[in-house]
Amino acid sequence: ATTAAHDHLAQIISKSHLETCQYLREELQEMSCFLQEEVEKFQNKPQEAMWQLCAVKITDAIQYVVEFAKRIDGFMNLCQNDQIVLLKAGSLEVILVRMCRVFDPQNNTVYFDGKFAGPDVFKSLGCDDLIASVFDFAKSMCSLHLEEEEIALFSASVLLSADRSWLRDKLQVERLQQKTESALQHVLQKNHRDDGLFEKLRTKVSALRSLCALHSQKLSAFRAVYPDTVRTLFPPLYKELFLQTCSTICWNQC
Ligand code: 4D8
Repeated sequence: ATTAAHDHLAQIISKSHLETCQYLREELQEMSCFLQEEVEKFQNKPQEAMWQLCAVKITDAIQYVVEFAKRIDGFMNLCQNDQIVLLKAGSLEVILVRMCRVFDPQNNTVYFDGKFAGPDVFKSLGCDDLIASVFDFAKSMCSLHLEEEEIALFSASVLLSADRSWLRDKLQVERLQQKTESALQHVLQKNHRDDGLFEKLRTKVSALRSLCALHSQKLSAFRAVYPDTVRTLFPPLYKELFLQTCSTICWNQC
């Protein structure tokens, strides 16, 4: 494709990203960290209450990712099955990519529920290993110093992964992913990032997959102990995405 085609796609995807990522990086610069007494409030929450809070936050963030997907050229032309397959497999991955925008590597904190939170805030979830891995991932994403346009195109290419199971038209997804990736490479060249960054991003893709697999494992284990909390208090969209159920009802509400 031509330079003009790459620029055009990069522009559309960047615009969609900026319009759907909730916060501008600059806006968060003035935000403070949770005080010790606030941290303790989170730590003293019952495990179920903290899980519910996190499930709600993740679901909110996912709704913005769905909006982002809808605005990507070609996504809405995929059949509904393939749109759902891509969102089911990729929305948490995109959230974890977006997390690096609101992560402060200096003091290892992330913007959560109104302030910057360290890993200790999430203690009552009982998932210290998952939290530590997510924070490590955010830190290493930050060390790549990606620009907003690069984050946008990388998010889109993660979402448009053609190797997801249950896709009906792999070829069509592959074409979209290839276009997005070559636009990303074009942007990296333009930004003088020919330092192997594209290859580094590839290794991030496999890290994302293990993080999401770990999250699903934790959720299944939690549900085994607290089935009623999950059934009655967790957002339907969260369950639809991360538990093996089959209904498209809540997708039609997105
Ligand atoms: O823009 O939507 O406000 C994380 C969640 C981010 C998980 C959210 C979270 C984000 C993952 C809450 C719990 C990343 C932003 C806020 C909420 C992504 C952890 C921290 C969004 C970017 C930062 C800021 C726990 C938003 C990983 C997950 C584990 C469970 C056991 C449920």
